[in-house]
Amino acid sequence: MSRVLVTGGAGFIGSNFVHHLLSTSEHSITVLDALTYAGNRASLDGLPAERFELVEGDIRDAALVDALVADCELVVHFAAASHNDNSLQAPSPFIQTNLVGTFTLLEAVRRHGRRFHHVSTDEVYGDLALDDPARFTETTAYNPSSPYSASKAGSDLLVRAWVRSFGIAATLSNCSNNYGPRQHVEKFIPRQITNVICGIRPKLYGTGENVRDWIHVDDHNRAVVDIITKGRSGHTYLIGANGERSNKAVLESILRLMGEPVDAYDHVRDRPGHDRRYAIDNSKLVSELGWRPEHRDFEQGLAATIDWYRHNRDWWLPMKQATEARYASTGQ
Ligand code: NAD
Ligand code: TDX
Repeated sequence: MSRVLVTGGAGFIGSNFVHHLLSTSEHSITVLDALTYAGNRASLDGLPAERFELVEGDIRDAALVDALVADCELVVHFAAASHNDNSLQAPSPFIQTNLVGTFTLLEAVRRHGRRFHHVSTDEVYGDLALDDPARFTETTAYNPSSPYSASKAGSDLLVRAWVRSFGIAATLSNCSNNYGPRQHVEKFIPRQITNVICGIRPKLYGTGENVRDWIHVDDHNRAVVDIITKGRSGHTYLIGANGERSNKAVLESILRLMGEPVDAYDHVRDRPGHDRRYAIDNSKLVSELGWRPEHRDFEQGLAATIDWYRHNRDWWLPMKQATEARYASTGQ
């Protein structure tokens, strides 16, 4: 069976993708990951050694990327600098990895004629008003707000240009907010769960009215597999599971599920330029590829995620202190 190159496979979504693909197919996988603060070797524990290898390296390393792309049939590109708050403090890694890194991969894909799938975000479309019935579709105009989302928007446009100008075989997906196991504790849901476990009061930015459209990471990854196997080259597919919730509502659910009073949190400084609402219209993915989410009960998925963090302290505790120190320096 063929070899798949997964960039960013030691991160949150990429590692869940690697576990999923190895357990549901005969493919072999090479992960290329720089193991930045966001990458974790432990997320790839327990995989079959004869079908899996981890290469520690940077997607901007053209020689390394060329050799790895030559050796695979398909590249699934998850690697990115991924956290909005960090992009507001230090944008450089976002430009380097998300733009230069994606460019480096595209050039290797072009040279070797390989199939490419680009994993991106709904944040490239900017935000929606809280009371707007509209949702993002594949034809919504790009309007990113943060250095992170602008760099992802730029990377999407590079992929589209390489399809149009050089004829590479590539698909793109733009997904809404993911939750589930192995997500870094800098992100909203794991931050609050691990705060409660550590006896730190959870932190809500601003009023907490901002809305995110939550999807379980396994549903995202099943959609990526559908797009790789059945999607049309050159096409973009939006991935979302109709999971709109305000941050305040999500935090109250976490507190309730963890047996805490639902108002046991602090309001902290808002994120500059904070996008108000994301919402995905998934009609194309559903009607064209027959995808359906399996995790339809958010509270159940959240309870399972809380359990995962309760039972995997060794995985997240080493990064918790540094993460909270970073937040403390910005008053968040
Ligand atoms: P993550 O931060 O958990 O993981 C990113 C991985 O990329 C890490 O393992 C890191 O070590 C690696 N990496 C970073 N820079 C690298 C470089 N220069 N070379 C090689 N590896 C490098 O991110 P995530 O949440 O798993 O997101 C994965 C992808 O999905 C990203 O492209 C992101 O934009 C996209 N996405 C994320 C979400 C979400 O809710 N988390 C939603 C939609 C789309
Ligand atoms: O402590 C917090 N308190 C809080 O209120 C944190 C960390 C976040 N928030 C808010 C900000 C957002 O409105 O919660 C919401 C979610 O925040 P993040 O987890 O930082 O996610 P977001 O900025 O929405 O982006 C995420 O989804 C889209 C991922 O990090 C991106 O990689 C992805 O592209």
